[in-house]
Amino acid sequence: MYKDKPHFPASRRRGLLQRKRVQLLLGLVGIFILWWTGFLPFGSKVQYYNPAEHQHIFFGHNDWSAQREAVKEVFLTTWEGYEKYAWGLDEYHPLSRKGKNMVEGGMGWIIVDALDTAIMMNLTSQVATARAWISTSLSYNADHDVNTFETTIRMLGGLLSAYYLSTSFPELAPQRDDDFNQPGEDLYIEKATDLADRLLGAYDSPSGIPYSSINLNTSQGLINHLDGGASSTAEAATLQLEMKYLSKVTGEPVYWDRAELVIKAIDAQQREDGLLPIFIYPATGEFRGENIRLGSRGDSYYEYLIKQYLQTGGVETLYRDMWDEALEGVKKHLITYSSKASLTVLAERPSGLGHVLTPKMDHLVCFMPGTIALAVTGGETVEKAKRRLGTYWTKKHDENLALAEELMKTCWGMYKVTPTGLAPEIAYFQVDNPPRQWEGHLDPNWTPPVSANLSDDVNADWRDDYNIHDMDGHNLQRPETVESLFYMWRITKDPKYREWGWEMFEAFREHTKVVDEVQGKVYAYSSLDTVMNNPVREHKRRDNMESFWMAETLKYFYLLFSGDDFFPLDRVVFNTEAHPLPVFDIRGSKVFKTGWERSKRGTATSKLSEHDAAGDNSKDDFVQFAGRRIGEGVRFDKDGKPINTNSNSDHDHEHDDTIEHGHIEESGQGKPPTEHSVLESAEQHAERRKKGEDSDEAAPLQNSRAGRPKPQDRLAKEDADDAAADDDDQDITGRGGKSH
Ligand code: DMJ
Repeated sequence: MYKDKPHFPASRRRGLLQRKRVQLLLGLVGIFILWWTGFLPFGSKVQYYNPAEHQHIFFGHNDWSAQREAVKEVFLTTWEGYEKYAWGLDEYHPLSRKGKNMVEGGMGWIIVDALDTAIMMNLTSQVATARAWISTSLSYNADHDVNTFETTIRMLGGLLSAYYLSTSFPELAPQRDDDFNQPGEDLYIEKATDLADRLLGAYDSPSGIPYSSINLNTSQGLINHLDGGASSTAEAATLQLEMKYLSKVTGEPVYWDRAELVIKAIDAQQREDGLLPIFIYPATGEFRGENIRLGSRGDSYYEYLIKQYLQTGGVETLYRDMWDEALEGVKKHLITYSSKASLTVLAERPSGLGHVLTPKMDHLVCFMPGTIALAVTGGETVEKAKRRLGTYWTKKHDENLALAEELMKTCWGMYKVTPTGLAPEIAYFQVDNPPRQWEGHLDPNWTPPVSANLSDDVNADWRDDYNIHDMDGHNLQRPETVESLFYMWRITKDPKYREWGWEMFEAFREHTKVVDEVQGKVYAYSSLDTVMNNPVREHKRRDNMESFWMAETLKYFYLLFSGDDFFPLDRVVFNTEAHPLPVFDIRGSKVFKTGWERSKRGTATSKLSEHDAAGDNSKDDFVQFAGRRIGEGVRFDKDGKPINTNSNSDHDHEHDDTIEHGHIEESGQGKPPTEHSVLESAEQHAERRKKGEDSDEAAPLQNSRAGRPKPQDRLAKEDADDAAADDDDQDITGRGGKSH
């Protein structure tokens, strides 16, 4: 008898045993299924995004109108939910179906930010409701601090683009201004001018670098109560497109002048290879620390260099030079390659150039592929730009385009690598030791590594190159990757960018949706705590929807699936919050021209080499004036002298990633649900009051509005000044409407 297989005679007992075994087996299978689908607390960690679910027969078709409509539907659902539960309020908490104001009376945060998307989608009645709210309920009198940058890019940018669209594209969501009780055609520009007048106070610093906050009621700029009083570099240097366009429209150069001086002050620092540390002191215009990155606090400075050049019709070449210099700096110092798949990574140098490289990319960095491509062709298709440039199309154009394509793939991989198909806030990368770097500046024959396609295989090597930390797995429905896909599609015409975009859109629509349990209907879309669980369970959602979901993310999806003649990229520039502004020509203008020249190169030693020579990179972090440490509680008079030295060393650190400073959230740990702390918290406010920082004596600035005409007077004056402004009225979009 074959003994390895014990044989037992049949019996009733055995039948019972067999039934129990089957039950046990079924139970185990059930538990396994629950574990696999993540329904158990110790659920499977091996979850993969399933590409098979995202194959579509229309890939390969040219008609993307159904996808465009699908985006519009999601926008409408979002809008209607917000209208029902939180209309007029600055924050929207979709899970609790509530909203909240950031200042008394509100700032129109969501309405103003989303308005131009509604116009572009031709949502006439929604636009009418928003317009009525802006006309009757929006004012900027609240006696509270707001973030200078956020208020500029979202509110001023939103009002300006609403003005541009409503005057230049009257067929989009047409409004009847001449009806009795209607707000009138100047509504948006009046509000914009009122807001910008108040924002001007932020620029009243000794260096011209704006303070990070502003009290809109008093127009007093307020020094950052964190980060040693420094402003974020990106925040200080991402205000120009809006202020320059407002100058163009109103004929008042003051906005233009103040905003462009920021870039002059930055250029005067002569930083090595055009790469800037992420903090800058309004008191002196000097940088704080050496942390260099194109993610949070660094990003949009670079974006606005090239966009300023494009906005004024390619006349202001110094911005193009600064962009070119910075891009070469990026290649030389920040580009590295992942170990297995040679993915191109735009890394960070937290201790400065020449120091350790951190292979980390914030999702925010993903604006770069699109912006690089935009800089290569000026918004035209590659084909058209090549035709136009002829022999002036160089190897450098190809090199930069290839860099954009590779970075685009890395950003797409951030989505594709997770179980939900949505990107985390931050990804780290496996790189060699020492990391491979760009060598094009050393060897003209060197060619950068090219990565293979990101295969759908769940065991593919490229997946091992991504490393997502637990605390970085959240998703705020950010726009940067779809923004870049939009530019890449328009510029290269490679349909894969639309296909990736559709997969990404489906992932957003599926995983960020909020469903009314009773009606079984989707009524909102929210941020997520983690993209690493599929399905996303309720407690993994965040009770918040950022305003850029409607202002940017959905707008870029809509544009990605629209035709090329819908907001052509050589006719408009999108501000960093996706608000389109027209390109205008300043050639021949006496009023609008670059009011500064670049400082002579090579005369200043870079901070880095000074530090290196001294062999110490840490101590100088807080030095603005020789021998003086600047910390929390320090304020300055108009000559840059500190007038309150209540230092609180708690905040004397270079940077705390767990604190929400402004527009950026860097780590999921201990974060409030909203991203845009345009405001200091009640506790911070009370704390500052206790320290006497809110008293008049401590205020660093005078009301900068004094002595300037009110917006209404300005508009009246505009008529009178028409002749003077005439030579500046060449809106090269040529779409008619009110001349500006
Ligand atoms: C937006 O407010 C802007 O795009 C800004 O430049 C960066 N952060 C958010 C979106 O992520």
